Amino acid sequence: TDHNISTTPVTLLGLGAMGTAMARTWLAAGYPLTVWNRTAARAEPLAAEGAKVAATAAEAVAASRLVVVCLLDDASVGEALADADLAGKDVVNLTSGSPAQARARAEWARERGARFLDGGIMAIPPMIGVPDSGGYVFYSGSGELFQEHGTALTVPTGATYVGENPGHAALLDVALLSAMYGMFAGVEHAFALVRKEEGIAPKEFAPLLVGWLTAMSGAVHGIAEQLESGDYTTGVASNLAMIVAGNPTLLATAEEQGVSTELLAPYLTLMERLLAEGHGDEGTAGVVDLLTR
Ligand code: FVH
Repeated sequence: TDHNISTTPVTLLGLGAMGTAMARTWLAAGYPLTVWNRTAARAEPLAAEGAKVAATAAEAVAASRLVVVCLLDDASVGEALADADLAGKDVVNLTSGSPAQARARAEWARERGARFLDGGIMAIPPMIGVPDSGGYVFYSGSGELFQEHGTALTVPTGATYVGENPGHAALLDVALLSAMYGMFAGVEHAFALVRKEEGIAPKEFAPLLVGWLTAMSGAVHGIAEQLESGDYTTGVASNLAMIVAGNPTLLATAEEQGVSTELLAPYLTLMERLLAEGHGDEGTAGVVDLLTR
């Protein structure tokens, strides 16, 4: 870990919404911070707050051993760092990308003489620098880099190191985001069902939805246990035969309420396929097999 936080210089490339929020936390904690942004005007407020502004990305990289990159996408990382000398640098890439992009970027950094850590940010800008926000970053790649710069890296938000494979942070990030989108899809379908109904206002409905989703979240552990044991009947309280028998009610209710089933129908179809393949006494974990076949 850093021996003296006030003397660990940090370079940050990218002053979008996320980069700017992170930059402010390092400045507030007393870290010497060098910043660079393609559109120079975005660096002006930070200069007034104490950041050193580099004219080019290469100049910013030269200023610190620890180089944090938070740009739009993987292509912008390659573009921004094309002329930078990365030899001896510790590059931490917080730019969203796929696992394969993270692994390729790790190799790219290694060939240029840098240690590399990829990060998947599980936070939105208002959560940065707020200790109880629940935000954190998954890190994977060089464990030595993480150990050495752990103190600096946990200034903006919490950190969870998930191993040497540089693709794992991105994979976990995308897996959690995908689960979130599935949840939002269900939530939005539910709001659509009640939307036109007299006497069920969205704000009255919201706490019911939150309570139900919270109660059902325990199912995640049950599915994990079934996937590990291979026995998809373990602890099943509601089997697939019963669940699928309810599908026509879900579809009829959507039709009665004038709601499109385009979010819900694909999941119901997968459960019906599973039932047709003879898994009526199991829960829904077999959907994972259908998706990965
Ligand atoms: N904001 C969020 O809620 C999410 C939360 C989870 C993590 N994401 C990822 O974080 C990366 C940065 O996101 P951001 O919110 O800072 O994004 P923007 O505000 O759109 O800023 C983008 C910055 O990237 C620069 N940039 C774009 N293309 C290039 C390029 N070819 N060369 C150099 N820089 C480039 C852009 O510069 P400029 O437009 O100001 O000149 C901004 O600094 C991102 O991967 C999210 O997925 C955020």
